[in-house]
Amino acid sequence: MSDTTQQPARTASIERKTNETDISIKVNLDSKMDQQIDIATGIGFLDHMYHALAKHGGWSLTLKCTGDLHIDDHHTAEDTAIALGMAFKQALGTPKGIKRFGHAYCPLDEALSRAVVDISGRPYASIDLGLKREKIGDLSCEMIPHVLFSFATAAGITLHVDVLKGDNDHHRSESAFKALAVAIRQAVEHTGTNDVPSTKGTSMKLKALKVRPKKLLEASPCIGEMGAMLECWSRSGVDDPRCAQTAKALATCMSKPVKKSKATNTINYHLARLGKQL
Ligand SMILES: [Mn+2]
Repeated sequence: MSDTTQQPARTASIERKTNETDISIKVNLDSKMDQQIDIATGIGFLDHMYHALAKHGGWSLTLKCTGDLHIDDHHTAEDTAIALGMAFKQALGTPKGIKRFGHAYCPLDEALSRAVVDISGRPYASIDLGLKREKIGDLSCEMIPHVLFSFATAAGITLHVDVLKGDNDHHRSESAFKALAVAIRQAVEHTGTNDVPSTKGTSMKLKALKVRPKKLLEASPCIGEMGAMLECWSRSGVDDPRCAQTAKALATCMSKPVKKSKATNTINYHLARLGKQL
């Protein structure tokens, strides 16, 4: 179903310079076969985390930062995450024809993390890593959830990352970044359509077909149910041809000057067919 061969690679370059950090990023979200990863933030463990994100996300990533590490790691960690989020957002462009939702569990020995993402344009982050050490290498543990938060905010995505198990903070953190990588990889995967996977998209589609969910509901609860199913499929982000078929069937039923009972019969027929397929 997914066909990436005809899609151009999604790439971006970002330069971000402030009094605190000077960052350059090049990212290619579609270099699964030929990944080139070159990361130098000046903080070894942060490099290690970004490397895991790029590697398991299927990205090529060049990320260079010269930051005020003579002060501490804060600005470098935060600003690289913001810049990476910006680069990700820019590379993705209008999120058309992607799965939108992604989730993954990744273990690293005893540690286990779960990441759930929604390429939603709604920046939100709920991060619980449960790290106990003050630092891992030269990266403060308090900065690790902040990196994920900053990335999600700049990328405009909804992100939930939880470390579910693990004794070793290096393992806990690394498994979290790996889970995030795999979840994002899934969410940005092409569906082979050009749809924006949102109910807004469905509403527009229904509108184009002159089908109004409220009118449907008035016509028959059964027809209303079908409208609700359309919304459900769309919300699930699943690329489902039944969505378009159903919308068309509805439009046909509604546009024909037929008796309500006849329209309902047709809808019932379609519902029964769909019910078998579900
Ligand atoms: Mn490691």
